[in-house]
Amino acid sequence: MSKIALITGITGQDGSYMTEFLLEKGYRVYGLIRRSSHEPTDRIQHLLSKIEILDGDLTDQSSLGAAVQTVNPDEIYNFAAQSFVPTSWNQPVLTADVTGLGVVRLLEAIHKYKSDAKLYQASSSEMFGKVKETPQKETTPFYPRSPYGVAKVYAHYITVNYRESYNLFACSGIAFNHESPRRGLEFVSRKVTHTAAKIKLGHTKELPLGNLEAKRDWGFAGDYVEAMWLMLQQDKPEDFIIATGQAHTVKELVQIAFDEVGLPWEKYVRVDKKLFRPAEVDHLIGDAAKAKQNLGWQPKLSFEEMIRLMVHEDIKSLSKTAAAAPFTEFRIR
Ligand code: NAP
Ligand code: F7E
Repeated sequence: MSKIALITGITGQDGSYMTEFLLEKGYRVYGLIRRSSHEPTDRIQHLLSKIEILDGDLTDQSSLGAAVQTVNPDEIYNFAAQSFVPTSWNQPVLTADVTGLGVVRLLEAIHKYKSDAKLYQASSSEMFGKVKETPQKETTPFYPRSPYGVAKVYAHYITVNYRESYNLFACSGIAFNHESPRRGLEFVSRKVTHTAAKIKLGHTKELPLGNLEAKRDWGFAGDYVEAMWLMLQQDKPEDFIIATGQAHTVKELVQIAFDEVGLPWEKYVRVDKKLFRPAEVDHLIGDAAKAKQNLGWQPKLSFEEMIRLMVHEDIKSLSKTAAAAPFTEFRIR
């Protein structure tokens, strides 16, 4: 019999890769989508005929209860969140509600209606913030630097607490930044690859950026969903770091993207102080030794290969539209 998975945040980057991964493995996949005035399914358009969609929202307890009851899932992947760090300073209460409290609502629904379902909670390296140890491991203390990071720490500990209180099979993957051609345009990797592609095609002349010295451990989303799935196939629920173990600056990211389009980056990049954050996370690098040893997991695509692939895909999709819509950096913080 096919296993059944419920994915929240199925319209997002990770939701789309996880859906493909689980369909490949023969799962029946259900996705929770919140109500929108427009069609939010561009990332899963090619999968819609193979999955079932439910209406629900992480801020609404009754819709989560109904989803868990209706689907009766073996596994639940909770990707839904307000996930953009700068927005969390503009909308701190919404971020706490969705990214933080949304998780306890989901745990309550699982505890009540399907207590043997396995839960993957999307924890984040942003919880380490102003880091206490380098590289960061499962045991490194948290020091979040944004309302988003604080909400994820709550989500992380409430997941641990429900596991310990009610014996739920609930795990957190503490995932470091992961990107892909499906990454939202506001995140720095995609902003850079998409704008470099637009400059190459003559659609724009400039790339405004914030802190070029920030360092991140960037991996490929398509590789990371495998580690998330493996966590739920273990005998006991545990938390794992998911990372590559290599960090790069935003400047290095820019250099690779502009090298791919054959243009000098210094001519196009403009540092804009408005894009700096009220509190920055300077340097994140993860130690995924536990995932490598216990899950047998390894990231496959390198940082450089991924950035070049993203530029390539952006050029391909932009070339299809005669005049690309201008991308405006409207999210100041
Ligand atoms: P994403 O592309 O921003 O996707 C977020 C998803 O959450 C979207 O499907 C969005 O729906 C949904 N959502 C937002 N608010 C919701 C609500 N109130 N109720 C129900 N659904 C809601 O994020 P991602 O990059 O795939 O990341 C997946 C998860 O991993 C997130 O929890 C993120 O915080 C976490 N994470 C990401 C990274 C990373 O580097 N990507 C690293 C660590 C942790 P709409 O399409 O309607 O907006
Ligand atoms: O920023 C710097 C910025 O927005 C990365 C989310 O998926 O990963 C992501 O959070 C770095 C920061 O990702 C711009 O200051 C410079 O230091 O791509 P980002 P993030 O904030 O690290 C974690 C793990 C998550 O959990 C989150 O959900 O790049 N940076 N200039 C810029 N960043 C943006 N967005 N735009 C710029 O113009």
